[in-house]
Amino acid sequence: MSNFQEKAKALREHHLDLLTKKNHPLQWGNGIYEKYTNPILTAEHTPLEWRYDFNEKDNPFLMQRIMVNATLNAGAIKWQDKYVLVVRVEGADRKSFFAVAESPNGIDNFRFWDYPVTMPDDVIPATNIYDMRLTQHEDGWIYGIFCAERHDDNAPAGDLSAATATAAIARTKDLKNWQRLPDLKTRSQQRNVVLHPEFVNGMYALYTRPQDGFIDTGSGGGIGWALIDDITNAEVTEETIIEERLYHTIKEVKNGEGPHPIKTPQGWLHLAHGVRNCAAGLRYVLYMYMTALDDPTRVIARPGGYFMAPEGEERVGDVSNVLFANGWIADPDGKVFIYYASSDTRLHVATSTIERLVDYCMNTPEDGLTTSQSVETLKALIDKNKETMKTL
Ligand code: M1P
Repeated sequence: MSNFQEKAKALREHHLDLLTKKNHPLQWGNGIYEKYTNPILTAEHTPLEWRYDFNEKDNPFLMQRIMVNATLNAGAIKWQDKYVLVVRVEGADRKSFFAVAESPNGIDNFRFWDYPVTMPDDVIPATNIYDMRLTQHEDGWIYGIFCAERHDDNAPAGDLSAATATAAIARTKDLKNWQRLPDLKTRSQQRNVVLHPEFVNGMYALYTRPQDGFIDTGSGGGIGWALIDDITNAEVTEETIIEERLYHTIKEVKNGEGPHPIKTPQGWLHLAHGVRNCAAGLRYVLYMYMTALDDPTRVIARPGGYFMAPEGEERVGDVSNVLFANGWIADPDGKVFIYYASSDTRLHVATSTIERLVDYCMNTPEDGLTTSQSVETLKALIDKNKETMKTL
């Protein structure tokens, strides 16, 4: 065996060790969900064939020819009995693309399919696409709504950072062949747009996130709701904010819907992200809320504060202090797999159950919006526990 072949063999063995590493729940969490020991997907998990040229003559030093920077913000779906993610993979060239990875158990052994997704372009091609929300709609299609980013040609000459965000729409029956539909037409820019899984009043329903600029939501912030009659030519004519930003909360600067909500007997269970500013920059955390079954725009539970925040190594990465989730899977037995990315760098899983998440939403006190209210809420729990102790 040549030196090259030996190096290639060792590389493949090392990669297989990483792909087959078992994941274990971490102990002593908050009881609401379990986080796990290892990230489920990192740049190192991407196939070696994407990164190396294994032809000895062309790549005698066995160097990476195409480097991958990160694996993050994945849409999720249970598909043919597998836990399937449409992952945002970002190359060293900063371009994101979608790639499908699947696992037999949802917590480890994720493998990417051989090729990344070939996503057809809209009439005006995008420079970058990312953050797909998957919805298996009752119309029979699987939809992927994602952000299409283009240079803002109205920006002053020389401003090469100015960009626009638009919600792009595609649909598929097999996660391999994608049909691109026209981008969503709206008055403002949009990111974090999500398709509700059911028709509402016979129409498609979207969670939106109107924003004045590419980064700044400005006056348009909050999670919006819009009904669309034709998804093949989707246009927002009326948009209502159903989940607002609020001063001195975890969603003060901006928020955005995560994956589409899960239907439970008690209401629609929502996962979202909230953003606040601080000296270290923007801090992204995950939070939950619930809406009514008979009116998905009516919020019925608002647990205060964050549901999940970056901890330990999750806090560090390309964009530090960020958790972001746009995919989760609810199994028929009630187990929920939450796929979240940390610091725009790697993907993790946390598990819970519908029962526990509904309990969390219904019984976590709301944010009282002032220190004195938070202290009163805390004292009420302490009093209750003192009473409980007397009965023991
Ligand atoms: O960098 C953190 C996140 O920033 C954006 O989210 P939002 O539109 O809410 O600000 C997105 O670019 C997202 O991909 C990224 O993880």
